[in-house]
Amino acid sequence: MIPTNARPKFLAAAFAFSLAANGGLAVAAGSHSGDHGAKKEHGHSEGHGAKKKESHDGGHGGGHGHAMAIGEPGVAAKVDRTITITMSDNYFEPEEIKVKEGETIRFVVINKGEFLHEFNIGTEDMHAAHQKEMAMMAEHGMITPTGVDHDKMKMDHGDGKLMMAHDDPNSVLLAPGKKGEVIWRFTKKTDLEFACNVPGHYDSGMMGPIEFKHGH
Ligand SMILES: [Cu+2]
Repeated sequence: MIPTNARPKFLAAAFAFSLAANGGLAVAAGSHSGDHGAKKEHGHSEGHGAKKKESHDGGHGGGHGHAMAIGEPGVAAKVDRTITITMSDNYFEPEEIKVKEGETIRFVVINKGEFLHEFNIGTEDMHAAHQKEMAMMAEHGMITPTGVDHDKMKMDHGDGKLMMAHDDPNSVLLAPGKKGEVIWRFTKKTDLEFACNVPGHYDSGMMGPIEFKHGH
């Protein structure tokens, strides 16, 4: 016999995983609620988790619902400043970023390392969720330590939305030697981090705070 309280936990966890597989940042971040659901030891936990996540996603399908809480995609014509971010194995330079409320920043991101790296703006929870997605992408061979397998990315490992996760305006994923940019408007003071969610990199310190400063 399966212990009565073990089964819903397992189902909820499995469900959260499959949703993370199918969705972008919004759904993945929503898996936080799934975790709470999993801790509730009654038979409906997986059902509640599922409903929460569906309404959370709101049909955006991309992560834009969450993006609003952390700021919004910036408009090139309204860039206030450019900050150059260098990515190495496995750290960012600079180690922290300071912004002001309302500022639009153009981040020019250069991967000077020998491994694949990501520059991603989000909350700690969003990064944790995205790390799970990227771990799964690594399992499927869509990403390797040194790059992106574009053929595998196109294969049906979900419904194609995994690719979308890396078209999100708050992040850029760069192979060694590549350069990219993110234009982001920081609408209000929030606890934000910039991070690389390639498996193992965040935990080895490839992240830093985004601090909001006052003044002019
Ligand atoms: Cu990295």
